[in-house]
Amino acid sequence: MSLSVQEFRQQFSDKLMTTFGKKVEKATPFEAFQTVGLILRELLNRKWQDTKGTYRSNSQKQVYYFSMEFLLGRLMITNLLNSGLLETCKQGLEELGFNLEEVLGQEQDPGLGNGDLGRLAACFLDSLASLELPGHGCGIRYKYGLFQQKIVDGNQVELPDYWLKNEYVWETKRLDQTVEVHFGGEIETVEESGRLTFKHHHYEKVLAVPYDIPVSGYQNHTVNTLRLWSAESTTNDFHFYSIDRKDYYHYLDYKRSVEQISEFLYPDDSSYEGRLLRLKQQYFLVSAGLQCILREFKNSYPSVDLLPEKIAIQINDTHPSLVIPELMRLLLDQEQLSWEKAWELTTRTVAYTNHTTMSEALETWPVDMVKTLLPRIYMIIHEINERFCRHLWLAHPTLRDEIKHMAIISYGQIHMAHLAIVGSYSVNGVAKLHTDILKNSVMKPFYTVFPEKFNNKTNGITHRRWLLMANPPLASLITEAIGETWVREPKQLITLLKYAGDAAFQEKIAGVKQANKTALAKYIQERTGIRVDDRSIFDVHIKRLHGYKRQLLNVFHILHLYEMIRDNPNMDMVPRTFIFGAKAAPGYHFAKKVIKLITTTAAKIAADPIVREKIRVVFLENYNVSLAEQIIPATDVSEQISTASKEASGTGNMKFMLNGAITIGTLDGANVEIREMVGPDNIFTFGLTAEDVLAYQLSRMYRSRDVYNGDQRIRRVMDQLVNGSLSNDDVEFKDIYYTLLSNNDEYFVLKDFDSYVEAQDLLEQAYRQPTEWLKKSITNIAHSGKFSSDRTISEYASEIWDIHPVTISSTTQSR
Ligand code: NBG
Repeated sequence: MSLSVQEFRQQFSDKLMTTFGKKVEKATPFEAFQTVGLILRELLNRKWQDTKGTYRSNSQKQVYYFSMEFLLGRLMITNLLNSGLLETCKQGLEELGFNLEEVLGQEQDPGLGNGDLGRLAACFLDSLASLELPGHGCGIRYKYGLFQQKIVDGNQVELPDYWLKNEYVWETKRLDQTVEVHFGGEIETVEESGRLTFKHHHYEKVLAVPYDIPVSGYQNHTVNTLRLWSAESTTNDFHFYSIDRKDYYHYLDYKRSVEQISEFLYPDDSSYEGRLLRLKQQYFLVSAGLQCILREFKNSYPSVDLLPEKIAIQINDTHPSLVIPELMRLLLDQEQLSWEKAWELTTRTVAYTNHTTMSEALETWPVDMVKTLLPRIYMIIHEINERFCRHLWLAHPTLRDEIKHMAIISYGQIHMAHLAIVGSYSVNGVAKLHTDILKNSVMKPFYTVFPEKFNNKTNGITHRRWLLMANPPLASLITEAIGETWVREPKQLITLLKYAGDAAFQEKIAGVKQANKTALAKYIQERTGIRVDDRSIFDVHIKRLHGYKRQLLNVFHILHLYEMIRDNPNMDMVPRTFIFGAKAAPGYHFAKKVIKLITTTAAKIAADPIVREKIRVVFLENYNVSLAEQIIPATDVSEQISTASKEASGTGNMKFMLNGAITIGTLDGANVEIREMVGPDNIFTFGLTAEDVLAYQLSRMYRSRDVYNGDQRIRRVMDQLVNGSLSNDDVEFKDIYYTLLSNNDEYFVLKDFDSYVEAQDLLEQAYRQPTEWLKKSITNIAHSGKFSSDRTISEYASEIWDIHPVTISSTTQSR
């Protein structure tokens, strides 16, 4: 699609007038944003129609990615770039008196996800569309996204994120596609002409209304769909005007209970509160999504037998694993298939991605809860479990002792990961190490029974958002050096290797990094009032706050440096700015204390005229996708220091590498593969290996107190937590202290401290050699092509989904 600047300006003024009744001179930046959004929507709508038409007519297989989270980030920039209109729009807006940056900044960043898992889903949608693959997202339109974080007196305070307060320009409500979802009630089993049928009575009826968001591909004609479901009440069953008005009040109660379902995203990615509501959300998503898929499917195909040939359903972690019993329900009760046939179709359609091995994050639901909320679904899960356990007993006699650990229902709980493995044809981990841990330890008996199901798909990120959009100067530099094919084929970045040692190129890379750092320093000053030295090392730790991600280890290193500088004010060191961004789950006390420790350390250093010359600590509040886009291009050092074996993959590590930062990290998740790619000289690894950690966990031989007693540096750091030097309130950090000593330091912070400090020393020495450092930086960029989600999605497409690119034929005049 091409549009001249002149045409753009004309469309802009017309649209502004018809939408807001305003002339250009009077428009606010927000109105300008909406107006550009509407122009783009029209262009996208045509392609969207074409895409749907082509998919319908060519009958190719499509994939649906079910996820409770999609962390999209802002979409205007993506849509501009994808439709090739970025420059036109920039110039047009300027001529009309607007600034592109300011207009783009008006967009809400929809926080419909917690962290990596939700962001991964968004990267996948981008890659699907950019690779012309027929694949769609299916999620929930939460009215409130992940909370907004404020730091008050050094503590995290959570505020609601009402991201829909302004109309969301990208969504379209599709009332005609509404479906009903039923909760509660009872099941009556009746025999009808020799077949058992199941009648559902007295259930609560919830309307699921879809809102569709177009997902455009990079400079192609594909526009796939992200369908987000919203829960609404129905008025049909109530007689508001009855004499005693009873129904009216019942209706109000009912309406509240229904609307709650899509009200909030759960702000926790490892354990869940408000469980009943969470379970309702999960069923709401899968039931609405599946009914809609099946309805469309039946309009196109003569028999549901073709389902696995035409549709793949990928479930993002176990959160949507009720897809399995729900698909069974639809095939059994609605389509009247036999159990065997329904099971065959289901297990050939559903594939499952596991994202964690941490036991507290492996979901279970109490039997009673599921029985009451989803009576028919419970019956089906029960039957799946019976059949599976019988199969184990008969076909795997050696595993008979394991059955109680493998059962889907045991000890009054339903184990969703077990259900997901048994009911799907593919089970994948998200990095090599993670998949190996699944196979050899956490899910070992399942691997013995279903070896063919297990496979690895190392995560990836869209290099278009994380380089092309987030860091345009670096992107141009790369294009200048190697041409622009890397944008479509990120593997081509490897050709940058020949410039790794090239002085002129290095100088340009250094210039871009420096300019990004200066910009970030300015941003930090505007946001926090803190002035940081933009010539210092920018050392960044941004991700959710969690014990296993070990922000605490980073703080301990900082407190250690603090002591060293106090001991020797003339200590020769490269000044460093430690930048943190992290949200803690509201109920996660320890994580919130770590935030308080970071902010307290920051304040203490800022108040110390000697120490602050060398180190600075900044905590940037409300970390989200847009903030990440600001920080990552300006980063020198990427902190990826989780306890080995705990971080399934990580994707932040990949974004930093792509932007030329050097990783300091443990041999965990995808760090292992990053190291494999760049070689040990271009990454700083340290600490226990996953094997060590697992061995310690089995042998219980780790004693954190011994480490504490044996290392004077650790004692000094730890003592600061409780001796009043950080806080007048001497209980403030006691919990951290005791977690490490009395509770034996579950995440091996003390154990890894020594090797972390050593790795940090080596890193600093390397930084002192600019030529060598820049070479490392360029080497990292060059190898980052492997971590593009285009590669990941191509693997899913060919190895799990069996879907193929479709060229969209244009039926409109948009080309
Ligand atoms: C997270 C892992 C990350 C991984 C993302 C995406 C959950 C349950 N898991 O390491 O902790 O990068 O999933 O795969 O959110």
